[in-house]
Amino acid sequence: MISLNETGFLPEADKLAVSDHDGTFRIIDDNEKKQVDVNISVTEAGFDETAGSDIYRLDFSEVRDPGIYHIESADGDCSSTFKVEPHVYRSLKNALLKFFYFQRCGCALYEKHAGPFKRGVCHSKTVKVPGTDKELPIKKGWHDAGDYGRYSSAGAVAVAHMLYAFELFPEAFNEAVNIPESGNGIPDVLNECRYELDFLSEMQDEDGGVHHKVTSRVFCGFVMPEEDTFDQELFSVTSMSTADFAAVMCIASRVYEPYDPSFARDCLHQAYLAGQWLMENPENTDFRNPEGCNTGEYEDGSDVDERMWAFAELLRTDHYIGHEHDRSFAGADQQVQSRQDRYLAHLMTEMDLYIKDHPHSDGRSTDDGFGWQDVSSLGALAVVFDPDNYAGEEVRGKMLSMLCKRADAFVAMQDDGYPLSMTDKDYVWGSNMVVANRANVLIITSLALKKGEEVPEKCQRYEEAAMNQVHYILGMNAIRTSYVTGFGEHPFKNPHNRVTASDNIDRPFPGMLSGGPCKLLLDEEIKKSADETTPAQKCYKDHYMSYSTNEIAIYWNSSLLFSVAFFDR
Ligand code: G3I
Ligand code: 9MR
Ligand code: ZN
Repeated sequence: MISLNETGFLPEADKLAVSDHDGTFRIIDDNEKKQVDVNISVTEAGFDETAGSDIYRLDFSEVRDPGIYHIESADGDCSSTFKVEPHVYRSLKNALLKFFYFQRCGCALYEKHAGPFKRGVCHSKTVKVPGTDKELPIKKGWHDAGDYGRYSSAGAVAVAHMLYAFELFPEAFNEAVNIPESGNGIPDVLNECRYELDFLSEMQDEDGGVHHKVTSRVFCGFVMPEEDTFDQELFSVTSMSTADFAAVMCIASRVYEPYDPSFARDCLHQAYLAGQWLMENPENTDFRNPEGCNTGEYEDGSDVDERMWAFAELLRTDHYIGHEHDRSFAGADQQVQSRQDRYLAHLMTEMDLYIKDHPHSDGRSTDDGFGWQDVSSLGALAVVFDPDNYAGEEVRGKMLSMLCKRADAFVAMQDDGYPLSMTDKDYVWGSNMVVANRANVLIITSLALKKGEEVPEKCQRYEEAAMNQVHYILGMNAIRTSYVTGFGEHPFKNPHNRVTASDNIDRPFPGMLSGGPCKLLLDEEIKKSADETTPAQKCYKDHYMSYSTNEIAIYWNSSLLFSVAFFDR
């Protein structure tokens, strides 16, 4: 089998495919119907236990002319076709963003924007506050995944991925994606994220604390969202959600400032309140489902990384905007300095704790620091890309060194077998997010070093390694599957998504990223076709009931969007 990125390659980029057998290979131009006169170099890369086969890497970087091609081996094996094109990832990028529109809760999706995937208004009743007789209107936000819950940390992390991508490479977000707000003068990535930010705002109490989630008590059946009649409940406040909220509201206040200054100011005010709450509530209020509740838990044994991120963002943003706006909410001018000193002190405490608890923060664990459970790389990003470096050289140095250690470890993982930064134990629930998160850590580390005096070859290696991660997701894997609906010759088709399973349309909407292979075999469907001896990359089933291998989720899509937008910029 020859597997490769079925969406294609940028003309000037390195081009890799993977074969499970040796041989001689040639490139066929599918338009000209003839062999292309270029050299394919074949490197033996050893046995890869995650794939359960020998690996040969085919380098065909010499193919640079735009066109449609495939690879053939002398013994008759054929790859999928692929394109070489300057904007080969553009429609993929836009579909990954458009996905969030399809996850919108509390509004109708009209044909104009949703085509055949139009649907009615869902979850518009008020939300019950357990233990009281209160009911709150908690509107908007995205359905988390294949279920209809709305979870604050999951949403905050997804928005952060997108806003950071926009902040770091805004040129990647020029196209409109046909959502109701398109054409209002604001980039669609910000229009879409606003829909979630408005929801997150409603999750905050007056004292600054942020509730963990709004869901029904138990998961509803496989019905369309507008047919889900279960009551929605508001669950308790957690330090994790409050910290994630503080961080994302800071980013939002910077990013929306040129478009909507009064919204930006509200975001900063809410971030400030969340920061106050965090300082007054130093304990980790880890979430556990109450008796009888089975919806998503998003439990987290440590909130150190979340607090680190929150204080990094508060410190950076308080300075950034504080000088230009009415700061009456935050106290008089003379209080500003002492507030910022406190943010810095908290940032340093949490950072040192994090580093002490993670002596091997180098990617040999699943700690990429870019996901819902560990946000340490997002904290590092906040510090390292602060143009004013308010955290100071010492903190910046430690944060950059953490990113570099991770990036170096991810590069080293690509030395043999698959050119992929994944080890056997990394195939957890949502492994495709691990793949994409590692790409993103490589990308931000490269960008951070490019700003300094550091050698550019190193950055190039990081970016190539990041690209290989994207190749894997788009088809260069042991089961030759493209993990994004609608893209490539072999896209997965049956996500664990209540909408897709009940909309009576014979295909899924495009742009959904599957969770991907999960060695832990956590649902009945995957257990029917895999066991402990199955190689990790093959612990996957394109079946709508395999939620541990084939669900979709907002922070998986946003993570892939980050790297795809980077390569399309
Ligand atoms: O972090 C540990 C790591 O230290 C350990 O070595 C490794 C090996 O077991 O596991 C890691 O924990 C995993 C954790 O995700 C973090 O990656 C757990 O095994 C794994 O079971 C857990 O899966 C989570 C799943 O919910 C079950 O809790 C997924 O990340 C998370 O994306 C998923 O989220 C669900 C929501 O609850 C409900 N909505 C759908 C959504 C997507 O499936
Ligand atoms: O659909 C649910 C999915 O979103 C979750 O990630 C998953 C794990 O929490 O659970 C799914 O719901 C299943 C439930 O946990 C057990 N009964 C079957 C449900 C799928 O229909
Ligand atoms: Zn809804």
